Amino acid sequence: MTAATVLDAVTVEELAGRLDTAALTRIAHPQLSDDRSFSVDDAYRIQRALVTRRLGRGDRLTGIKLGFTSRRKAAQMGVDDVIVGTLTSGMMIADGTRIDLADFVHPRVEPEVAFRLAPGYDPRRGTADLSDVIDAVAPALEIIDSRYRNFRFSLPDVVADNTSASGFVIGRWHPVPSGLDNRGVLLEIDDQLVECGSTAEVLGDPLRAVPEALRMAARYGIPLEPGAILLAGAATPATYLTADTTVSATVSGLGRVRFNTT
Ligand code: OOG
Repeated sequence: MTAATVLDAVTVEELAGRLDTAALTRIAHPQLSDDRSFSVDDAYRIQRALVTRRLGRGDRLTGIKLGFTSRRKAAQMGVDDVIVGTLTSGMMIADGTRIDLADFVHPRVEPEVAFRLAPGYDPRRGTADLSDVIDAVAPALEIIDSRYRNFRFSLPDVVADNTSASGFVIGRWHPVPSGLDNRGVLLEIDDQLVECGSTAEVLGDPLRAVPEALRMAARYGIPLEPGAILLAGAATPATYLTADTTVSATVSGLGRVRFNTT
């Protein structure tokens, strides 16, 4: 429930610092809500302070991600609200490259679709015509890595922790086709099927994630420019990563995206 008191700015900074340290040291932190209750709005203030620290180390804003757009995913994590997180350049992993699991606390991966904001994107124009808003779609993999022990958190906790955002891989961009609402999605590890689903898992149609993401970004003051990436949310439950594997996501008609783990 929403806390009665609003966190003061010093506390917001202090809590962001704790999550930042957990990410940098790869040592999981107890849930912030163990010590105090705080509102979702305060959680977004902590998220912003956390992202500001990353930007101060040279990262650039590259886009946003939605979380809990899948009912199965929300049930897996025991929450039921859509959330928004911030993507920065340091989280980008080139398609087909290798990640070192030692850079994470306890990473999981999920298959997604990504959209790209069109060159003429203007937030004042609204989202009635999505062809003004996005110019491309791609298969994607998101690495989520909660900074909380045992990957357990309340809704304000996960929002404060930048919605577990820690890495993302974008496949080849395509013009946005019709019929995106029921494309098969495979998550494979070493060519073995781990999860499969449909893009319908994402709000019934991943295109619905676009206005939703823009609304959330405007509400919580996350700036977006043409070319920014929107990750629509997981199309299947997440799976833990292990070393020395090849992880891939395939979205029907959009192709495959992959990375290797060490
Ligand atoms: C929170 C992030 C959820 C999604 O696509 O639903 C998310 C988490 O599960 O750690 O990214």
